[in-house]
Amino acid sequence: MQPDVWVLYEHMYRSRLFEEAVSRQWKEGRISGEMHLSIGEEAVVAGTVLQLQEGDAMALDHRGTSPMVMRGVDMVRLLREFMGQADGLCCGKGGHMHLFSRQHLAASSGIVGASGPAAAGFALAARHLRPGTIALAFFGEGAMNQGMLLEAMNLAVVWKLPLVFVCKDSKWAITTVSATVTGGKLTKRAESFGMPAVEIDGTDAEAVWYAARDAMKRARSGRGPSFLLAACPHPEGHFLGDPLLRITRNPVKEIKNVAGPLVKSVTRLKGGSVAKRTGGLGKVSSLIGQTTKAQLLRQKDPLKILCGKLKKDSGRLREIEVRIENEIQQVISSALKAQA
Ligand SMILES: Cc1ncc(C[n+]2csc(CCOP(=O)(O)OP(=O)(O)O)c2C)c(N)n1
Repeated sequence: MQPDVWVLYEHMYRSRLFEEAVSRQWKEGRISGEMHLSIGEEAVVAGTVLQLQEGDAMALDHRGTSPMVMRGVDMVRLLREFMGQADGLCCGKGGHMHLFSRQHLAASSGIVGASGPAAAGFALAARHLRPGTIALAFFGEGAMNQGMLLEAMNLAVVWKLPLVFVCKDSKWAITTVSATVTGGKLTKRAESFGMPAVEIDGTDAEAVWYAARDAMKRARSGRGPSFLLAACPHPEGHFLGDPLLRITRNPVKEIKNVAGPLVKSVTRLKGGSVAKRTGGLGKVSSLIGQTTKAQLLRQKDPLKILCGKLKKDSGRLREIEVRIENEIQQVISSALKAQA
């Protein structure tokens, strides 16, 4: 079996446009609180979720929008949920981090690492209630240091659960560079539990698709879980309005806002030793430097990469894009109309 690149692109484009529209709604104040987008993760999501079958389940992290959209969850109800409205997917009680769809056997959680146990539960239920079906677990590399995820991996192997663990490696967990808090290689860590682990380029939808195909085949045939490690960027930082990103994008304007409090933190009489406080300042400037570097390196856009491969049939490409653009416009106007 081979992936249909046009289908992959269509779903990735829809997800991207929907999240860009969500971003605009957030900036205009119609969505409150934090907003974590899955922009940058589309190839990982498309390569895995689009191979799910009827009765398969997925346990998601705080970036659940793209998997929900690609699994076919109604986008108007999703956006209404983000807006905290009673006609949202979860009656406006969950927000973008706590999404649930019984029909799609899909659940997300803002508790880092929680998708591991949830997916193990889905997979155990699959074995008993829906033989031949599987579960997917999505999480970031930061979650790989959470005990509950590692415990779930252990049991999944021991019980040979039909499960695929998908680790989306952005190299950052909020303001922590993951390499500074993570020992060893994550694929080796997963292998040490006794499951196969594959490292793939998470911006290459086809590469993800092939790796996921093999992992899902293994799970469906009762041979147990697998681990996929897929590097992918978060061009919008940890969440919308990410302060580190704001500084790197607009240093002159933003430094003005933070310089005062930073200088005050070093010069005030009370507090820790001056050495400790200047050390803290050094840490902040180092983080700004690393964010700038990461931004410069994060030029790989999964959507652009796939689009580049499809450009030879520009007519077909444009037809898909125009159709999706109209669809998203409809979604946004329906969601806002319900607001009025
Ligand atoms: C158990 C738990 N600890 C801490 C947090 C706060 N928190 C939210 S997102 C996040 C970083 C997660 O990093 P990663 O798993 O790599 O996912 P990413 O945000 O990079 O996609 C943290 C620490 C949380 N939500 N849950």
